[in-house]
Amino acid sequence: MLTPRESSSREYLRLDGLWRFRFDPAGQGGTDRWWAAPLPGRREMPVPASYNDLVTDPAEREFVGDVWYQRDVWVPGSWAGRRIVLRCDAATHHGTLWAGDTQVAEHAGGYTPFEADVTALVTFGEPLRVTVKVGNELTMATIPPGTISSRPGGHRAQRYFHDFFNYAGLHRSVWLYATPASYLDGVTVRTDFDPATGAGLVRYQAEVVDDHAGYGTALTSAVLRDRAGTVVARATGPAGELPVPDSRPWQPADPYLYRLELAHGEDEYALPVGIRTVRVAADQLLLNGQPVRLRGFGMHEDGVLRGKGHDDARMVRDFALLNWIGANSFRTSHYPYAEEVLDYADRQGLLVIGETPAVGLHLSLGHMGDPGARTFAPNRIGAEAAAAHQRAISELIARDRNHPCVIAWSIANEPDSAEAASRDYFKPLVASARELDPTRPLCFANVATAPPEADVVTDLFDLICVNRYFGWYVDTGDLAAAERNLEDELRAWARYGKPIVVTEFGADALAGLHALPATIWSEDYQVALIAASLRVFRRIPEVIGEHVWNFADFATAQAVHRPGGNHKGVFTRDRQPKAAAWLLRELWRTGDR
Ligand code: GCB
Repeated sequence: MLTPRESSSREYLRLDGLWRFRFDPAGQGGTDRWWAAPLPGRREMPVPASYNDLVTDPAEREFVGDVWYQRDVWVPGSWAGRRIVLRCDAATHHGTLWAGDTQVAEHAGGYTPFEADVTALVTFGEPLRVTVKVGNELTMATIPPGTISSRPGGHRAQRYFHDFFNYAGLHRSVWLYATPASYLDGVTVRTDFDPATGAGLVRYQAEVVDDHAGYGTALTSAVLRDRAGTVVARATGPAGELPVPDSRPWQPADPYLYRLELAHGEDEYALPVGIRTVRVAADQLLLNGQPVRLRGFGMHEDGVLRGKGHDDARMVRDFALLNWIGANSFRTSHYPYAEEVLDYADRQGLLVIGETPAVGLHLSLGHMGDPGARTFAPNRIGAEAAAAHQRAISELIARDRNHPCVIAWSIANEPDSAEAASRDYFKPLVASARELDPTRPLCFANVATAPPEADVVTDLFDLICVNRYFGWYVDTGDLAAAERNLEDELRAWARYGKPIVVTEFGADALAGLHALPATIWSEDYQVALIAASLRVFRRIPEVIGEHVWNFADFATAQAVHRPGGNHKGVFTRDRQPKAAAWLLRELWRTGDR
């Protein structure tokens, strides 16, 4: 599957805007064939957006079940004779797609795309009715997991084990696009760079679908151009090597992108390519052979009104703030972000740890879990969840493998990696991730309940990523103890001899709340905790990355300790700085590391 892009042979319609919309609390849509006629009622919903914060009825905001989106689209007459594809970038968490009266696709997993060839279902001169049923239920068979219970009064309640609101809907664009009948269906790009000579190499492997007998693979060709448009290398065949003797490597300070133009018969598809290498050597992370230190954040796709709906305006503001504060990296906590974000990170030179939606695989954790509950067991996180997790890993890698910005894959956030059974659960997932992408380091974000003496999976991974809340959930209000205990634990992790990224640390701060001396929930305490943590990181050479939790305040499930959401943002939810943002800017921009 290729990201929709225009070319001389490809066109698309982005079906953003208002769609007809209906909640389906009784599950009537299937029996009454809601796809077969215009959805009744006058309700409409914007795409892309979560629907949750656009309604006024609490039962609708917290609704558990299916909703339906529908609109008509006129397919351009000029598309006659071409292959026409309907694509959904994200239906969170389960999508079923109809073109006219025909169901064309079904997909589990809320943050990766799915599509279907609808050529035969298009009648030129008549509108095509597009219907999407979106389900938001989380169960022990989904990633992320959850449980559903019935409440008095008949409504259903969703419980989940992660700390962000279960936003739902069509969170990214829906597309209709046209390609020639024989077409390029996928491409894998891998690059090499020799820092000693400057020599670069681009390897590509294209997948083609050819419906003309004898319209052979020799018709595939590749051209690599530099930014000025000059051809720097050419090859023919569906797979090949494009050497660039004097290459300009992709790096945060100079995110230089070449352009790889692929052609197969009449089809043309071009994508940006950054020449770079990333690898772990002993306790360092090397980008183009040079040690790199990560400064940045765990983030969320989250904002007022739109919830998790992709928003170019929010993205541009977020990247402006990342630049302002001196960050060079972020983790797509806790799910794959919109492809627009990765495209933009490629161009802006941000380093990205791409994460799957496997968050909450820890059924006894903190306020969200049940004390003592086992996680990795049949009827809990068992074979079905593992299969969903495996699909989530392969869909993430398939979608994002060609982005130079992606420097590592995080296959889970805070699983119960102290439980003995977690090792058998993770081993095959790690093996398959390595097979799908042998070029990038693998990691997962380790939870506080699995310190080095208890964790049973870290040796399977390349980077050690730890989320720690000394001074907040433990040593609350006692920063002297927090600083000592954080240092002790990180020194214990350092014995692995691998690079350590602290992928989460931080404190909630209510914007405008001040306290001297600093006490919890104040901006001053957030400043002091971050400052103490950074002091510790600078004393431990193996710590090569610091990602503050979180970039901005974000919505969570309602809970007494979450006043209007999680306030660990260094920026407010409307993207204005708290005091800690000024501290980080001071430390990160003066390049003290
Ligand atoms: C964590 C989680 C993150 C939470 C954060 C918190 O460890 O990975 O999703 O939001 O802690 O603030 O509790």
